[in-house]
Amino acid sequence: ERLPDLLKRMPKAELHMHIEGSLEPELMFALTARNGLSLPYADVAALKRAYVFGNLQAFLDVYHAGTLVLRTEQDFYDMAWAYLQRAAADRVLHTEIFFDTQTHTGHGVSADTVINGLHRACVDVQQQLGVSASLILCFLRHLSEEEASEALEQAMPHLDKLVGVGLASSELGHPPEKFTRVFAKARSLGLHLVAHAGEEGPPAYIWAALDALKVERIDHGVQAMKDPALVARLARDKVPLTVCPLSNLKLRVFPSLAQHNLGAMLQAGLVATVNSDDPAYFGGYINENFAQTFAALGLTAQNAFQLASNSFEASFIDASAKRAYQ
Ligand code: ES4
Ligand code: ZN
Repeated sequence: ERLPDLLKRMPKAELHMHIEGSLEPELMFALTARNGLSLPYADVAALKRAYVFGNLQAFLDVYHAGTLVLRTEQDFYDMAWAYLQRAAADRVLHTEIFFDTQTHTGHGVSADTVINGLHRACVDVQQQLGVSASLILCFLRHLSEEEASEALEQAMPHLDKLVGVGLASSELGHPPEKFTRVFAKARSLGLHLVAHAGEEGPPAYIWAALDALKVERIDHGVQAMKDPALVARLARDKVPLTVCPLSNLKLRVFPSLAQHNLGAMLQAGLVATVNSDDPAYFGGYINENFAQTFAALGLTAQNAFQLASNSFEASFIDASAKRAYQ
């Protein structure tokens, strides 16, 4: 079998995808009209021309503008449903979806509206397509820990709809330690813990995510390769890293995919996975990330099996279901 076909048809889990980053321009325009709003772009083509980013912050500004069209529970359902259909087509059997409430409560949409809409799509996709989907609430690190705690409070009535908490948004200048208490609180509630670290930020932020926040996975983590002691720690403890190659390319973390360090991470024995991050903005869903990265780095079928196996191993599905996937 050809490697590109193997990559497409192999069962996989996706562990790093922000649902607001799956909002395609076409749906963004449809929701704009449905909600009687307007967008500062004439059409889909004009919007897509704005999708050129110099760094993470430049992306986050455009991404935030896109979230303004999300107003009703049905909007969140429709956005999640569209992503889940795409994921199923890419042979994603299980997905752990990042979302945040602070973006939306910041412009007058309640946490209940967000969570109920996303959760209903997760329930429906399990019933209709057999895909399992769970939700991870991300705190926005450019805001205060107190605001993160408020977001966790507002999510308390929905704890049964969440599998964990994460940490997203502007990394530089916002080290993980800032959120030590709210992560401890989430842990005491039985939630799993993850954090973005080492996307643009230094290895010290990855150490802090592990030691201060006590996270179980690192999102991105590509900067870890600059610190041999950290690589040894991540390998020893089998800490999964949710790598997003096309995101790293589009946000200029690496100048080209050929210079991405995913191959080196696998070589170093790290539990790396491949994910799409913000597929509507970064040029592709998970299979596109696999296809382009494998072509650029000359990765092998053995690497493909390792990455697929890692994705289930690193997931928060329970141990018995995990064995069934392996
Ligand atoms: C994000 Cl690529 C990235 N990094 C941090 N936070 C984010 N939120 C959405 N995409
Ligand atoms: Zn991300």
